[in-house]
Parts: sequence; structure tokens; C-alpha cells
Amino acid sequence: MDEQLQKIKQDFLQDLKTVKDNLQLEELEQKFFSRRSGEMTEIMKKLKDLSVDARKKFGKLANEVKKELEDILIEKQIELNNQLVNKIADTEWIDITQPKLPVKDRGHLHPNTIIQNDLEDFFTSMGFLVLDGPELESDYYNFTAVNIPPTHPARDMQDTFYIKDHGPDSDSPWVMRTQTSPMQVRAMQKHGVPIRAIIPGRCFRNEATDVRHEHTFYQLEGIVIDKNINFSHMKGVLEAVAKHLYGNETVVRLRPKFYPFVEPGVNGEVTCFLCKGAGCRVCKNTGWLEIFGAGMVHPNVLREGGVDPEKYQGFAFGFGLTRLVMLKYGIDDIRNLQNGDIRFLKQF
Ligand code: FA5
Repeated sequence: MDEQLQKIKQDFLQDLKTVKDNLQLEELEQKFFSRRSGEMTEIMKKLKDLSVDARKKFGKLANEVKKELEDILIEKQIELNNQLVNKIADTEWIDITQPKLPVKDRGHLHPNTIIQNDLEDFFTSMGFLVLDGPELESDYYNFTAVNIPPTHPARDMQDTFYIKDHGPDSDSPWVMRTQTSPMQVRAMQKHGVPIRAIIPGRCFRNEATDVRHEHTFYQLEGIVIDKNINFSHMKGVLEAVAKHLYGNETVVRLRPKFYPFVEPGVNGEVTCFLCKGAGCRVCKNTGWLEIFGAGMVHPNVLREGGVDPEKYQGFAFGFGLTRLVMLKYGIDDIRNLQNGDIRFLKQF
């Protein structure tokens, strides 16, 4: 027993030399003092099997060794903790008198997001909901539900990227949505009528890109359905938006345009923000800039949305949000907005 105690003490001191941190110290403690299998614990358990005299002799010795090793453990722990505190103090410190460092390269919102946020606030103040819709849209919602059946020639004007074998409805193709208009029907189906909502979002078209056309761009759709809504309500809202964006002197011009999902449909232009109507490079000398399509929602679209066209009517509009941004900031090439050139984006 005496020899066993001496051996444990030697092993303990030997192992202690390799201990570098609290984790290793804990492992050492477990090895010798764990309740179930610690080497010191095992010796203490064996004491009960000794004769009374032997127990008196070895019991005293075992307790002394045990106490000695426990004290060494505590000392080592204090030493390690002090080392840790000193290390932190050496490497990490706070100088509370140091002036604040200048922030380098702080990020900011993309111009598109700035205008979207601004319009969301503006429409919310007029009682509109702000809704979100899927960018990957079913062929049905993107086209058929908004009165563009499969054989309709209007589909040619909005070619897009088709997705094969998409989920449970894979017998009907899915598309990267070409417009935010599918949300007219989704909004009526989900929220019912009366409804006032805008839906900003990304759209995709298979385009030959140029300074005004991108394959990926943003639109901002709007829909208002209620009893006794008429064309002048639509004109009032669209004029309010144009004046909000480009100033009180801005005039809105509506000209007839065919969109299958509205009747009548219009193309909306505003006086050029640069030349105020006199004619310039930005408006191609016309004095007008096209910024939206709009019209009174077609009865077929109301029916798709579950709304009775004999009781309700309303209007919808679709701003080219990316174009609004271009006009607001005088950006002459749409492609700058998403080519990731930081020198361009830093200007906003
Ligand atoms: C539509 O997309 C209709 N959904 C708008 C609408 C909504 C009409 C509700 C009536 C009622 P259009 O294809 O004209 O219409 O596009 C609307 C606007 O999106 C355009 O005026 C233009 O500003 C913008 N736009 C269209 N294609 C592109 C493109 N490739 N790149 C950038 N902007 C585009």
C-alpha cells in the first residue's frame, strides 16, 4: 500500500509537469480523483478491506498524500489562471482615452433599394399594403391568370427563362416571372377585396440588353379594387407618385396602350426631369419619359382573383422601378445598376 501511494504521487507529479492549461489540469484531476475510477479514489476505497491497525497506519498516510496532491492541484489552478489573466492583459487592452477611429468604407443602400423604400413609405401613407411575391412563378399566374392564355401573341413580348420539372405542378411550366402583374391575382385570392396593395420585386426577361433594358430588373406593381373605383382615381394616384418622385411641377401624360390584363390600358409618361419638357438627350427630345403601364383591371382577371366584376372594379399599374431610379439619379445606362462596380455605387 505504501509503495502504491508513492507510485501514485510520482505519476501525479510527473503528469503535472506536462499540464499547460485548465483543460489538461481537469484531465489530470479526473485521472487521479474521479469518483468512479480515479487512481487515488481506488486506493481510498481499498482502505476498508485492511485490518484495523493497517487501516490506521495507511489511512493516515493515504489522507496526507491525498491532501498534498489536492493542494498541488489548487496551486496549479491559481498559477494557470494568473497566466491567462496576464496573457489577456498583454494582448488585449482598451485605451479609454483613445479617440474614435474613423470608419472606413461604410456600406450604404443600393439606389434601387433607396427608391423602393421611399415608395413603400409613400404608398403605405395612402393605406396600401406592401406585398411580396415569388420570383419563380407558375406559367399560369405569370400569363394565363392575367388574361394571356398559352396561344396569346402578348407572350412573345415577354420571353423569359422557363424551368422544367418544377415540383408538384411540373406538368405546367414554371418561369422566372416577367412582370409583377401575377401578384394582382395572387393578392386578390389571398387578401380578398376591397384591397389596396403594392408589390415591388425583381423580374426577368430574355432581352438583348442595352442602355434601357436588362435581363433582370425591378418593377413596382399596384392594385386597387373596391366598389365604384374609376379611371380618375387611378390618374390621381399615379400623378401623386410622379410628383412625389420628380417634383410638384411634374405633369403625367396617359396614352392608350394595350395590355391584356387591363381595359382600357395606358402607357404613362412624365415630363422629363432634366429638361422639364423642352426636349433633351435623356428624353430623346420628346420632353416625355415613359415610366409605367396601367389601366382598369380586366373582368377576366377579377374573376381569376375570385372577385365578381359586376360588384367590384379597380385599377392596376406597373412602374419600371429600375427606370424610376435611372430617372431620379440621371443614370444613362441601366447596366451600371447591377454590374457590381463599386466606383459607380459609391456615388449614391
Ligand atoms: C408590364 O410589365 C406590365 N405588367 C405593366 C402593367 C401593370 C400594365 C399593371 C398595366 C397594369 P411593360 O412590359 O411595359 O408592362 O413593363 C413595365 C415597365 O417595366 C416598363 O415601362 C419599363 O419601365 C420596365 N421594363 C420592362 N422591361 C424592362 C427591361 N428589360 N429592363 C428594364 N426595365 C424594363
